[in-house]
Amino acid sequence: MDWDYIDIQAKQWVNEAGEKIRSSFDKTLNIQTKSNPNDLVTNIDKEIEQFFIKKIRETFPTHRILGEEGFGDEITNLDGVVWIVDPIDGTMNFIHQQRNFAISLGVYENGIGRIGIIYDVAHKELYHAIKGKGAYMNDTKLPPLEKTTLQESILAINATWVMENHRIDHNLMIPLVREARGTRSYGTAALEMVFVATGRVNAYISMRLAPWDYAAGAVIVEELGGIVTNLRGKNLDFLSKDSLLVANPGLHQTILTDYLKEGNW
Ligand code: 2AM
Ligand code: CA
Repeated sequence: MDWDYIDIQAKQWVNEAGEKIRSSFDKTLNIQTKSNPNDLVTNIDKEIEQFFIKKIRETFPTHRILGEEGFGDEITNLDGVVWIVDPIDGTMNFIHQQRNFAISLGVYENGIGRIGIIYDVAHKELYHAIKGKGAYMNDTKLPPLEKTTLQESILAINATWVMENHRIDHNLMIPLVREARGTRSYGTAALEMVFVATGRVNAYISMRLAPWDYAAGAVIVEELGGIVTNLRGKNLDFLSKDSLLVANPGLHQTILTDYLKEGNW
C-alpha cells in the first residue's frame, strides 16, 4: 500500500475542505439536533463529509468509509482499508465560536492506524502522521512526548465527568482534578488529542466518544510514544463508542493504577 500517496491525497482534500469551511463563516448555517438538544449538526458537517466520501470513492474505490454523519458505508469490521472521518469535530464550537474545531481523518488497514490527519481549520494548523514516519504540525516535526508527574501536568477534561454522571463514579475523578497542576476543556476530542501530542496538555480524559473522534488522534499520539486506551486501560476497537484516556506513558499508568484503580468501576 502506498501510504505516502494516500497521505498526499488526503491532505489535499483536507486543505480544500478547510477552505470550504472557512468560507462558510459568513453564511447562515442550517443547524439541527441529533441524539439530544446539545448534540448538533449543520449543513456544513454533512456537505464536508459528502465531499470526502466523493473524493475517496473516486480515487480509492476499494476503500471503505466510516463517517460520523452516516454518508459512508455500514461498517461492522475493519478489514482492508477503512477511512474514519469526522468532517467537523467540535460542532458546538464551530457554531458558537467559529474556532476550536477540526477535521479528523484516520486511515486504518485491518484495524491498524496508518495515517492520522487533524486540521485545526481556524488556525490553519495541520497535524499529521504516517505510522512509523513521525508526526508533524504543518512542516515541523513533533518531538516525542516527555514524561510528567500528575502534579506538573495539565489535564484536559470536561467538567461533566467531575459531576455526578451515568458513566463513571465521579468520586474517582475528584482527586485527579485536585492533584493536577490545572485542567482545561476545549470541547473537541481531536484537538485535545493533538494538544497531548504537542505537550500543551499532558493527558486527555473523556467518557463518551466515538471512533471518528479519536481514530486520527490515536495515530498521531502513538507515533510520539503516547498511550491511547479506554478508561479501563484496554485497547480501543475503532468500531464502537468508548471512553478515552490519552497521556504520556508514565502519566497514563499513574492515572490508571493510582486514580482509576485499573478500571475497577
Ligand atoms: P463532535 O463535535 O464531532 O460531535 C466534545 O466534548 C467532544 O465530544 C467533541 O469531540 C464531540 O464531537 C464529542 N461528542 C459530543 N457528543 C458526543 C456523543 N454523543 N458521542 C460521541 N462523541 C461526542
Ligand atoms: Ca463531528
